[in-house]
Amino acid sequence: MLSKKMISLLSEQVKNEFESAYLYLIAADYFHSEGLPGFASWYINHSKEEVEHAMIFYDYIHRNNERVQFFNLEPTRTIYSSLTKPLEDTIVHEDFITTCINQIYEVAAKEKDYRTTNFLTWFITEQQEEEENAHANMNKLNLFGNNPAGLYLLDKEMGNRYGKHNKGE
Ligand code: OFO
Repeated sequence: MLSKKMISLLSEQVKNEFESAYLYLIAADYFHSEGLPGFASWYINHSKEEVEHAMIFYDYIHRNNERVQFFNLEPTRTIYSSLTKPLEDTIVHEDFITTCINQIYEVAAKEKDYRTTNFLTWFITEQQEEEENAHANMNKLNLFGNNPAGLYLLDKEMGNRYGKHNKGE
């Protein structure tokens, strides 16, 4: 059984994950326009992964015989003009998502809702990975992005990563 507060928090996370998907689609669109299909592909796959995250929360609410509350999406409508900005935004956004997951976990623990704390464990691990990937991408772009050959190779690497693992690593 989920408390009213928990249903609301989990539903809000459905919204947050869809906003993540939208933000990463904006990044993919920008990288496509810059002629960097590898970065674009990484962001498209990341966007799809965020929709999967949203649906995991959706399913969890329904498996507990409750209904999802729907909120208005507030997606960022950034117009990018530099290669580093989408990657910086990704770091900031993943930090935000980590904070959201931690806050839901705290409420679940306070309510002794151990089913939900257990459910959230996967997301806590996932956020570690999401943050690591976001920082690794930024570091690599800073190291190699100013050199055309380096950027070309990095774009190729970005294009292959999801292809192999479908996990962005
Ligand atoms: Fe859903 O992990 Fe990123 O936002």
